[in-house]
Amino acid sequence: MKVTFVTSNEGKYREAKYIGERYGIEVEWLRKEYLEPQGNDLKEIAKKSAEILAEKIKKPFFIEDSGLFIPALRGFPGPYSSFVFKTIGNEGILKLMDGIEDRRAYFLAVIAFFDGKNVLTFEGRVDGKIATEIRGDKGFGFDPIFEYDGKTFAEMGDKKNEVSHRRRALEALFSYLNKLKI
Ligand code: ITT
Repeated sequence: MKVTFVTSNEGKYREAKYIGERYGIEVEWLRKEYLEPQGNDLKEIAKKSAEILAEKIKKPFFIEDSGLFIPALRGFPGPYSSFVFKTIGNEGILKLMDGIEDRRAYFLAVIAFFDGKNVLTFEGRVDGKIATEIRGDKGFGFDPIFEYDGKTFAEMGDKKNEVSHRRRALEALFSYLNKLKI
């Protein structure tokens, strides 16, 4: 089975393709930047974005909205992760966390899948913490500062794809798609 992933982020696409192979699903990349409605809720943003895109893309596809949430910063950058990464980046987050003891953080991913008629959502979360320095050169985005089990995602390589928020959300989508096939 083939399914189209609409995203402008190559890192996201590469991971989805890799994970899809484990589920016998071919992920096709539609490289496209789309306007995301503003909001505080990833699920709402993902759902609305997919509904808007569905007016143009007539075939089934999915998008994924993800973000890094830091409780000590009251959930920042959360739904603004993309903008925050492009502006202050990993160095900026480390500066904001300077002197803060509670370094807990989590990534959330919400997938919105348009099946040709309706939009369905699937979610994944992974808990970790903000490292004290940038470590590792694999992955993308906040990977070099997100620590899971003693290693940053950027130090884990493909192992990240076994535990990540994206893996969990995609697992839910791909299991759903595989069940439909029967
Ligand atoms: P699309 O909307 O086109 O898919 P984007 O990069 O703008 O691409 P988001 O709006 O979902 O994606 O923003 C999520 C940001 O959070 C993204 O830019 C990354 O910097 C970060 N992020 C999400 N998942 C991540 C991961 O697995 N590892 C590191 N950073 C991640």
